[in-house]
Amino acid sequence: MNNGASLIPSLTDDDRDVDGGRGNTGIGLATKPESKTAKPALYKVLMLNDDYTPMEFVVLTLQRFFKMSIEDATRVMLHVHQRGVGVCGIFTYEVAETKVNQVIDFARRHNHPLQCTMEKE
Ligand code: TYC
Repeated sequence: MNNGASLIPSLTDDDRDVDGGRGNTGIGLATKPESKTAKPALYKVLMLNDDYTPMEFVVLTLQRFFKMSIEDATRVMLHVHQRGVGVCGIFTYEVAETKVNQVIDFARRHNHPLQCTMEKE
């Protein structure tokens, strides 16, 4: 923008915050400020297809352990049935591990071969 003989002065290095507000030390801020709360690694919980587990059991499992509505659970179950694998949810490591174990245990107790696994996002 051309201010011409503007009364608005242009910014100089002295005016800009070149050093993250530490005063004009002449040392620019080379890295962005470190975030104090590091984001935890996330893991996808995956449901695997098989030929034997009843569709209704998979829907019930998704509702019970992943708090899905019957509509979402049916959609995910059909996706897994058709594609072989599908995402049930994304969680921190311990939550994902717990859900995988809950699903496998629930399926085993009902004599279904349903399998569940996790993978880093
Ligand atoms: N393929 C199974 C059947 O035809 C249904 C099924 C869907 C099983 C999803 C597992 O994760 C699964 N009865």
